[in-house]
Amino acid sequence: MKTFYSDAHRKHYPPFEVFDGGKRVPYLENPDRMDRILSALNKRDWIEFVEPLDFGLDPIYAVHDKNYITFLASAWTEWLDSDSDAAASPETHAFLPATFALRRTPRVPGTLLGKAGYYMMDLSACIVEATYAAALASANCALSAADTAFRTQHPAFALCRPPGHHAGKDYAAGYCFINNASVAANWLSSKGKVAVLDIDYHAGNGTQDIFYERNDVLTISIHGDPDFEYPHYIGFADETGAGAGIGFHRNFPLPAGTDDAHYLSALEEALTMIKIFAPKYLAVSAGMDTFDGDPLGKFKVTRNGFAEIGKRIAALNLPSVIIMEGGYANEALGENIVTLLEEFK
Ligand code: OKP
Ligand code: ZN
Repeated sequence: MKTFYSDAHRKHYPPFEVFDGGKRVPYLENPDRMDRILSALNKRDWIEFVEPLDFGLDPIYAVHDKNYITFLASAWTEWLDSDSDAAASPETHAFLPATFALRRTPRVPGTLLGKAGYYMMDLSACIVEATYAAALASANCALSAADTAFRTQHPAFALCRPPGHHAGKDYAAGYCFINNASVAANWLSSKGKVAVLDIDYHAGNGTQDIFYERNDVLTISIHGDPDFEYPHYIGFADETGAGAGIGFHRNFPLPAGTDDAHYLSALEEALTMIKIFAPKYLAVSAGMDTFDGDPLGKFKVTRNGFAEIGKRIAALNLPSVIIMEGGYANEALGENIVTLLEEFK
């Protein structure tokens, strides 16, 4: 299986994130995650590593607001220009706002910090020097995998870091800056209908936002109920699309403690929807944080569960792009994603 990976993620390693209660904690979405996955993949002879191609900015502007991407591109250097503490020791700093655009007023602020509060949803998508380059390389991994699925009609794996599914049309959130799965799905949508299945533990709010009014891309997310879980404001069962997109989005909010059996019954419903939609391509937002014991999750999916989840998705028999999202139980992460991928080979 072709696996698209770039080392450009490595230097995107903010010195902290701000967790619940304002606590500064080590950045959980860290390069060690990739190292664990790489070492598991390296043990499999059916994995072929490929450098991503550069698709340029057009496929990114096709799903994201251009001014948001421009903000991402220059935020770090503008921050260093305006903050002498950050300029004196950039490696101990990360760029985050301390204010947020209440109810998202339509006026985009003119200042850097104003823009940050407008274009960032929370305190976990920290920007450092290497963030923009890493986000672009990550999106290019997804696009390259989509291109492979299109040309070969076989599954391809995009080993994306940073992840993407929380990034909306014009905002960063939850470790995500560019919505890799959406960029890939939108690129594929010019070749035929696409279904996006998000199996990350957290609601794919960004993907939902991007395709909410479209009927040529079916988006489905299975996740911890936002009644108790991040991202808190989106991902509820009654959100099913708008305008032409009504009926083309579906959320499966599940309770804490969801085990393999309960997870698989929601997955069956999702797969039935996909079969009825009859897409030409499938994009899977593959987060492994549903795993029992994940530090950010409250589900109890097991390694055998991932095998069964993979088997059932692969049985759709669609040319598929599998896109890495979250998963923070680093010791188990490599074998977990390989267990899923194995079913597609
Ligand atoms: C990213 B992905 C926890 C604070 C929220 C952000 C979580 C982002 C998850 N109470 N931190 O979907 O794996
Ligand atoms: Zn997640």
